[in-house]
Amino acid sequence: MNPRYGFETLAIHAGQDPEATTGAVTTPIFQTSTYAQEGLGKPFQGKYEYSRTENPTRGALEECIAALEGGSHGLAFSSGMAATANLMNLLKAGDHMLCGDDVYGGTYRLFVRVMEKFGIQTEFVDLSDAAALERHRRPNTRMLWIETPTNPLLKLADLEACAGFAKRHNIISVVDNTFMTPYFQRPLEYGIDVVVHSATKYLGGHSDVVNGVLVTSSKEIYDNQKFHQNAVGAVPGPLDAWLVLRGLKTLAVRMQRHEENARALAAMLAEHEAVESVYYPGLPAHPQHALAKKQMRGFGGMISFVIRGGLEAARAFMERLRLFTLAESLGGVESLADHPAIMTHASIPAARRAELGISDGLIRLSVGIETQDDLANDLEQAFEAAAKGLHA
Ligand code: P1T
Repeated sequence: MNPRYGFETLAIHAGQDPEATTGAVTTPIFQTSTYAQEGLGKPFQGKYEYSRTENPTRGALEECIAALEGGSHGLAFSSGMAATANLMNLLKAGDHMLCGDDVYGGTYRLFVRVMEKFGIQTEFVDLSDAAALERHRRPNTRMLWIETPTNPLLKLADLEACAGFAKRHNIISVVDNTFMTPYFQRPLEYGIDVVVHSATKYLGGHSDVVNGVLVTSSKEIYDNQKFHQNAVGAVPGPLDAWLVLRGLKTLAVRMQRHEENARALAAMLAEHEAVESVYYPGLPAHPQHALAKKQMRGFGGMISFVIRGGLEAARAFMERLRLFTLAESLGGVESLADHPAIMTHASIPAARRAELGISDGLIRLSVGIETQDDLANDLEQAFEAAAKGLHA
């Protein structure tokens, strides 16, 4: 596939030539665990032996996501966490990892409660101050883990500064690009070594699949990760890979609409009397708005805000939403509302959440692609109903 094709073309065609034996235009779901061998010790086409190792539907997804991120190699996994865990195989006991202080709760849980048992220590630092990295680096620091913008506080890390730091010290840099997708942000172009996604979110886009992917242009990292993908075995089934592949075809148009809706709702929330503060990188008041404009092509569909009145107000508001569904996850066509402290980030200790600003009044919205006015009206009616309910 010509890498100079535009994003939308690559999303629809990369890795997805018509199928060789029938001409099927849509990549088939190769629902098979194994392949007839051409002779003893001769895998089919020198490649297909067993589906944990290779599957053509998964292979198409891997090629497509690599093209979209502008990398040379992609790999797909059974979930975002499986992709994250696979990357831990680049480390060994005694290694030290630097990680942004605001990350998805499951990522925090993996690093603290699982990896520490294997002798890998993680230190959480505020990546909005890239200069702080030098102070936290140790001789055994081997990986820098970045979410930008972060989940749930939408803080940014300077990709160029982080990649420069990592390169100077021979540290592997990883960006979890779940929130922005390659449509809005392509970290490899800034010198980042690996991009990882929960493809459960925008890449799949329809809240119907759990999946993870990673992309790199380093042959060394790819070989390590490909080996561990097969050795550890957290691969997606062909149907799941196919669902993500189908989702990717419309990623560009969905991201445009997610963003359009989110910009309007963020502006509305910023003016609302029931709202204490809004976190959205597209707002000029966001402390890193300039950096967002520099390294992102758009600001995405995720908004967090603090409602006045703490937990009681948050509960009243969230339980009165009609169109926004009270649910974990994000990135689907439908709008969702999440309470990080009780839901997605509950595995972060309360004291730590308080330090970070994940307060009981914090609400995270995944803005879907429904009619914008309907979404705005839903928020407004929930604010009004909650205020009445609270003061009744
Ligand atoms: O759920 P899974 O596909 O395993 O992906 C984990 C993951 C990794 N990285 C980020 C930035 C994420 O947001 C997630 C999953 N997040 C949610 C389920 C959530 O509601 O935030």
